[in-house]
Amino acid sequence: MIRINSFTNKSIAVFGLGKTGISSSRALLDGKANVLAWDDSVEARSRAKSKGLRLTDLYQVNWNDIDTLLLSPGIPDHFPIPHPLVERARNSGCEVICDIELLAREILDPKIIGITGTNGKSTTTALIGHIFGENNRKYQIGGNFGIPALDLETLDDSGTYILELSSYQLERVPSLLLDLSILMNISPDHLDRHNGMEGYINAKKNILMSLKPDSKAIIGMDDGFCRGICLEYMVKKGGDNIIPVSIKNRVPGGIYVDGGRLFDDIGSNAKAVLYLRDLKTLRGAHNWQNIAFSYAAAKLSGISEQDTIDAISSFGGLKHRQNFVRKIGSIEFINDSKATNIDAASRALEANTEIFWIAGGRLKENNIDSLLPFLGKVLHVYLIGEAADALSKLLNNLVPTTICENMNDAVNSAYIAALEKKSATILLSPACSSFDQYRNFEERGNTFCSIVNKLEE
Ligand code: UMA
Repeated sequence: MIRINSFTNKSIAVFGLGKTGISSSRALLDGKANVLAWDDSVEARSRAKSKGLRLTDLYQVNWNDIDTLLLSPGIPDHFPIPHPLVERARNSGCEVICDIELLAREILDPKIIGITGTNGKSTTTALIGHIFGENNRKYQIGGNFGIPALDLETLDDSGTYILELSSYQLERVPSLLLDLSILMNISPDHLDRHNGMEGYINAKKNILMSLKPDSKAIIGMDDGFCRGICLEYMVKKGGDNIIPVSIKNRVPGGIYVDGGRLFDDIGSNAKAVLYLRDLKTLRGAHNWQNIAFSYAAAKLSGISEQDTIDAISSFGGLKHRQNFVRKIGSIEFINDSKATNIDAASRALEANTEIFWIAGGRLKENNIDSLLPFLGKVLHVYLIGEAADALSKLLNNLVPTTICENMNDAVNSAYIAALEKKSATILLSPACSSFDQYRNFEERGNTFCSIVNKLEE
């Protein structure tokens, strides 16, 4: 845990007592802050109490006595509608921050790498961490990744915090100064929370606004949103500290993929450094993008080409992200429960063949354009959850669909159908959030795996 000293003997409201709130409260209490902790949910409050936190009803406090509100990332402060408590706090002139901001104010010497993007940021965060670890660097990985930033260990000045940053967090980090900013890709996500695409893009832009002067930004060139941000940044600050990354085109001075090979064109002449099709745990073009960003980050951190390649080759992959679960005969089962939006699911379809696809949950958007190029590989779709009807209508006439009662029904139906084929992939890649039926994508993925592991051969 990182002790927060900037609030010693001062009051700070902590609203939301999930992972972020609990971790922040502890770090603040360790630094002798007066923590006023609250959550709307009775269950969350009693969980917090059982962990030793003292609660203060934030609906009863005088906000004029409080200067800072540490707000959990999942609680809206502007859109779709601001939470009433946040409105009260703002009206009294209270600053609204998140745990990453506390870390930024506390940590001066160790380096901080910030990684954002709509898809792939967790794998890239983990892969960069793995490369650092394999090369005996002191590092910690966390943030939106699932390990709250203040739960990380304190590092000395030779260490590096590798932080996955969400659009929610990036809106509440006014003092964050990054030694390396990574903006991977942008496609529509969390639009209700950011009041549309422009708001979402603006939140993501903060990864560049938070860059230390003279530090580098690694930016993806494969979508128009990121290219637009890059151009805007170059107009303001010049292009010297930008490293472009692409898996679609050659990008001079950057890292790119061409013909299944990773090319390094930073500094000297472009050369192929890695044959990507050989990597078993990082399959598919989306993973090539993760590798390209991780390679660039390692290079800018002074890790040699060969040491980086060796570390990439020994990376085991992340659970719930196109993870191989089991093979029965010639049927492979893949758990990609982390694919919570259409774009993420399209990447899984791209990477697989002969697919019996399980999708559904809570739909975030209606535009299925990114799926269209890959639907020819889908033999049948099994739809679950709140979005089943809507997805069935969207996919109508494009691919055969069946609406299933639940995950168990979907897996079993897909399995029976797949048995008729010489080879098949049963892929859970929901394209939706999990919150209609599960606590989170991990629970959904674990449910899928446990059903698959019980199937009889
Ligand atoms: N709450 C209220 N009132 C409300 C709404 C929520 O009191 O009106 C309370 C809930 O009762 C709950 C707490 O707020 O107790 C939940 O806060 P939270 O949703 O911010 O969840 P945390 O457990 O703190 O997890 C957050 C991130 N969650 C979100 O951004 C939604 C986690 O990212 C992150 O791993 C964690 O902090 C540690 O940094 C998850 C996520 O889904 C993986 N992120 C989104 C994404 O990746 O797309 C952005």
